[in-house]
Amino acid sequence: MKLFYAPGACSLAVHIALRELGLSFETVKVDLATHTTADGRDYFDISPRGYVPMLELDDGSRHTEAGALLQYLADQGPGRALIGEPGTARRLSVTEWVTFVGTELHKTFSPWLWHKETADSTRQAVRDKLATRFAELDARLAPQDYLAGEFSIADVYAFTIVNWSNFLGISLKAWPHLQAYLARVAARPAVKGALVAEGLAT
Ligand SMILES: N[C@@H](CCC(=O)N[C@@H](CS)C(=O)NCC(=O)O)C(=O)O
Repeated sequence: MKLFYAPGACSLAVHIALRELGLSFETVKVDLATHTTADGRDYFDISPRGYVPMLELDDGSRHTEAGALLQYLADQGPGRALIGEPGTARRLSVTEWVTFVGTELHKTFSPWLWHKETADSTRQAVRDKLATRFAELDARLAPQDYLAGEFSIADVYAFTIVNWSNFLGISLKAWPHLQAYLARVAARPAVKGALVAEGLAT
């Protein structure tokens, strides 16, 4: 498999999942400012939307959407430990939180807080919305270590997106359980490995 990624972008979640699952893969770095790959190709020729993550399977087919890619990969892990068997409460809980991260967190942060041209009033509205979602996560994580009970792909995705707060100067002090959760996930060897490989940690 080949993962097209940009350092620290939402593609980090897929990168972490590949490592958590011990799957064999290679990476292609994409510069999202110029939409060119590290080997000089126009990324729009590879991915018409110009988005990462994109996963190229061994049969040459190319696939997008972080939430779908995470579920595809987790289905290949032993005992489907990171997602649960189809039709179980565990599976519902994991996919529920993956969808929550994708629709309520990922697409609230992005593109608004990453684009310099976003108006201050919009920026504030986005931060206010995120604050309510962070409060919900904080309450969820007060009695338990992970979003869906045991560690899952929902945590990989949530870590990747909530961690953007640190790059964007959004303080998480008001949500200590969420802060502790980020540190807990960051301490996992697969997460550390992905951060180092993407040049985000040493
Ligand atoms: N719906 C896509 C969105 C992916 C996405 O927003 N990717 C961002 C990085 S986190 C991107 O590649 N942006 C490049 C651009 O806007 O040109 C998904 O969930 O995977």
